[in-house]
Amino acid sequence: MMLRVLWLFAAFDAALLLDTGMLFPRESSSREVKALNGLWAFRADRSPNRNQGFERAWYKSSLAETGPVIDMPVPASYNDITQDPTLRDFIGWVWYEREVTVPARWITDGLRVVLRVGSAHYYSVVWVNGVKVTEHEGGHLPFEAEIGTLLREDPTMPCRITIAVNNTLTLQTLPPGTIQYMNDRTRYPDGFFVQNINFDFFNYAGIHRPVLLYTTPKAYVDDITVVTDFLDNTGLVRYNVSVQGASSATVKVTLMDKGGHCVASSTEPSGVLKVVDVSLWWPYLMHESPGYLYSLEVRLMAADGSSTYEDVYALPVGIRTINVTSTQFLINNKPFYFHGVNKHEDADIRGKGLDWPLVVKDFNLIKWLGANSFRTSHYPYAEEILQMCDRHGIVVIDESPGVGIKDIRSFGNASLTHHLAVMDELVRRDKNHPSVVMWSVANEPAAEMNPAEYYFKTVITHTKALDPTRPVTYVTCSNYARDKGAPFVDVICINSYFSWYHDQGHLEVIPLQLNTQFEDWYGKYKKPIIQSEYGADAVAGLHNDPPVMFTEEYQKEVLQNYHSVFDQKRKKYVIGELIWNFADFMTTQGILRVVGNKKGIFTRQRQPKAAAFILKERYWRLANETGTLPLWTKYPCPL
Ligand code: GCB
Repeated sequence: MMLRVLWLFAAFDAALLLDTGMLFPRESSSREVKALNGLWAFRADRSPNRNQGFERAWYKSSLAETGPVIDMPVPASYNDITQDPTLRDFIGWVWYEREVTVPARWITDGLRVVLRVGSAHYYSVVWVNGVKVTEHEGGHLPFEAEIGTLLREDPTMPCRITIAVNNTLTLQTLPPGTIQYMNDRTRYPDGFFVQNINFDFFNYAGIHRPVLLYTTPKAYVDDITVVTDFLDNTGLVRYNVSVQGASSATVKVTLMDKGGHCVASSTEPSGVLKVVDVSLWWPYLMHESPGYLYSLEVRLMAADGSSTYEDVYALPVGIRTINVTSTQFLINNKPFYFHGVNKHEDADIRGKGLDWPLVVKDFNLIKWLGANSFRTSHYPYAEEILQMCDRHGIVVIDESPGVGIKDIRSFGNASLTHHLAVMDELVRRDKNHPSVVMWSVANEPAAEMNPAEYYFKTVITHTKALDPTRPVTYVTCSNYARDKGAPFVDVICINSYFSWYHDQGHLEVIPLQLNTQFEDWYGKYKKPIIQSEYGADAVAGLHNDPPVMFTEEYQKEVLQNYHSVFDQKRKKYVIGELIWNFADFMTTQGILRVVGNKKGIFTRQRQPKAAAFILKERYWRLANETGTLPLWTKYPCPL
């Protein structure tokens, strides 16, 4: 009953067919952006059914008028901001509110004012001045609403933005979860319930990414899709511009190089631009100038009666190709070996909130390590992070939030429909990033269950239809003989934890077991393989020689045992290795976790453990063998 109430407001129709674009808001001569980051008023709805906010319409007046509020930073998870354990572990609706002064010049007839939330976990409802403007299901992708029309109704009103966010996970959400009520009154108080999840990271919640207001003219560039190729020295940029708000418009597209010189242009809304003497987009450590980006400037001119509109949007474009053979992953027709990491959006205090110092520090660590890639385990990361990847040449496996699909009821129609919608949103958001080279539709689902076959066939086919230019994978840990999803993927991604979750303490079994794993999978599917996770927990500062579990020595030796096999197989069909994990991260409490998962090669505060130095030595050696180091680096120590 409680669950129904908790979820009542989340069971709205999800927009399945995406008929609008989701371009990242950028300033231009026709567009302004105003960030609403900072302190918002905040209240968790602690009423027994968590529904008082809706019953008493908290969105109708200022939040401070309907009860006590606290300061809450945006972007940030709310969980670790206070000393209150009940807020850390809160399940249900929380309410955010902020009043904004909108420049008077924005409230004119010819402009759209768009409110955009980078992400809020998990279900959100948004009001402006008490009027509902949008709602969104899903914790890791942006959503927006045009609010200019509403603001124009009474330009004297301030703009009060209220956002209610619910972190409840159900069998149909991505990731899935269940609410369990404890009805034994001798053991649990009245109304006691817990959220069960099947994934290994803390279910941080709140407004995790920037909230922005931005303007566009009434007629505007709604979406741009770019697909690139090259022939000898000529780059090819196939593009398509979609326009909203005008029945007829003229479009001019200009491709500019890094120096701002025009290298190609057209006056068609779609077509192919030819770039002579192309500078290709290359991954970090594969070329001396990685991450080369052109800028595609789209200029739209439209007329409507006596009004004319001009809109300008500039999209960064990297020209590169991706191809997969039965043994290789090719970027620009050259074999690419993934030597990288799995990450989490996770840090002290801010939880999953976007934090620039952390983002930049992580990129510096990735480059220090000699890593050329990461997987966005286990959900889409902030767009700002992907933009950094484009610029620095860090290759990305872009993963959906399909993690922990373990219950057979999560393979049903409602889940599948939602999974397809999430893939729509993910591809719509990330399709133009040159750094994104593969889609991962899920992590470690119960792939042995019968419905998994239809489920993954459908999700993978759908994703390929959305984007025929990139390979698709899902990440498996199950026994190859029982796996129902692998036949549909382009690249096999396998997670394994030999001498950790079994054969504890027996480091000597790793080479044999890993060799068997690779031979079995390749033998069966004849597809290239990425070791998408491997590793061991190490509590920083814990030592023992000979190694025992949880010490830095043990973590180091697990890695070295894996590496010996990678070195044999990477000459054949193994195309990558991604350590689990880049940094320690928070999880739910349990007997297998010591204040979180400690498989990081860096601590949660980004200090290296012994394993980081092993990996650094290895990655720079691999880069030296397989790539071209940037001029400023000198093996083995780049900095
Ligand atoms: C896995 C999961 C990852 C966990 C990791 C572990 O296979 O994909 O989410 O954190 O193992 O440390 O157990």
